[in-house]
Amino acid sequence: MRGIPYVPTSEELWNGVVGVYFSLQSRSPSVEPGVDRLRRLELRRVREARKYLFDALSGVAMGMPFLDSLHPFYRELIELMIDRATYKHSLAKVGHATKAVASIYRDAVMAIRSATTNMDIIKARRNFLARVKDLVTDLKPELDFLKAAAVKLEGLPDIDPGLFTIVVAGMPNVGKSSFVRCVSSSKPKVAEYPFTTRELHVGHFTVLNDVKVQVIDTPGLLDRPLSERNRIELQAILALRHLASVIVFIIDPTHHSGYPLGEQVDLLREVRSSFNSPTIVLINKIDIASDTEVSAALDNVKLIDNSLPIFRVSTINCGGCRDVIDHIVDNHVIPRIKEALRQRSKL
Ligand SMILES: Nc1nc2c(ncn2[C@@H]2O[C@H](COP(=O)(O)OP(=O)(O)O)[C@@H](O)[C@H]2O)c(=O)[nH]1
Ligand SMILES: [Mg+2]
Repeated sequence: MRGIPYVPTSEELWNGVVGVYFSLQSRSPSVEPGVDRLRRLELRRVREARKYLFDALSGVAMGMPFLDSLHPFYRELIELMIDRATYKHSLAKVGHATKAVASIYRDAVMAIRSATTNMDIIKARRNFLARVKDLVTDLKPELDFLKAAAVKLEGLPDIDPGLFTIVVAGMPNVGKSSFVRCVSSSKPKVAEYPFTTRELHVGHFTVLNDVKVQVIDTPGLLDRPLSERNRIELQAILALRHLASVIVFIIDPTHHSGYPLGEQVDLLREVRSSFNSPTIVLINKIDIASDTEVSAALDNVKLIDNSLPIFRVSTINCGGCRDVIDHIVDNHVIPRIKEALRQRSKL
């Protein structure tokens, strides 16, 4: 996931404040009486220290994603990794601290302005720094939590949930990667998927001049029975249902993939019942499949649902893939654009 802000530790913040504070020195030649000179210096120092702290804290409070406004795909993945209540509490506390900084600063400015001796000014400085130190020390558990959370968020796959998305499923070796390669306009990118050693392979292509479509291959995820998954893996897979505008399910009717037709069809049934997205079935490897193998696959798929769109393809040379994309564009991409336009004109 992109755009996750840097989260400083409590110690870093404190060191930062002290660094900013004491790096500032008097600029004016010393014609002023000592107390005014020191007053001006300290006012600059508290102002800069306040600015540093405010920027650092509000960068975290405003920069970390708000769970409620995230796309459900990301929200579900995040809630698998971090505790929602602690996350919200931590962000709220850091946000609140930015207000406390303002008040500590105001008090310091008042004390420095009304000071009559150097000693009073130094006391005001000590008081300011002590309060800042208490504040950042008090934030330690929250900053530690948010720092760990930021690392996890950065590790989330970098995909655009706003794009029309084709999720590719099917048993291993049926031709999923080949399909994604056939339809992608550039080499698919690999994104790490949390909690598993799995990856998402994300390709893109453009239709209708400038509509970007995303195609995601899920090696090791949507390629074996969901019943074999542990809870976390299952939820990570199911988060994909928020992304999938359509599912392309690939079947290898030959014995080459090593998975019997029956198992492949069982997986198709499972994927259909777990995902609400429209499914399109590809019977692949027709360059080597016999007529009997192809008809057996067709019959089995039709038994599941007679109305499923089925395409015969050969992803090894991309044969038939164009028809699949045309079908998706005509039946799913264009209607979605029309619907979006309709929604917009209602506003
Ligand atoms: N004969 C033939 N082999 C294919 C076809 N599509 C894929 N393959 C082969 O099947 C194997 C698995 O393909 P791959 O795309 O990696 O499948 P995945 O595991 O589902 O991603 C590879 O050796 C491909 O060359 C096809 O249309 N015809
Ligand atoms: Mg593959």
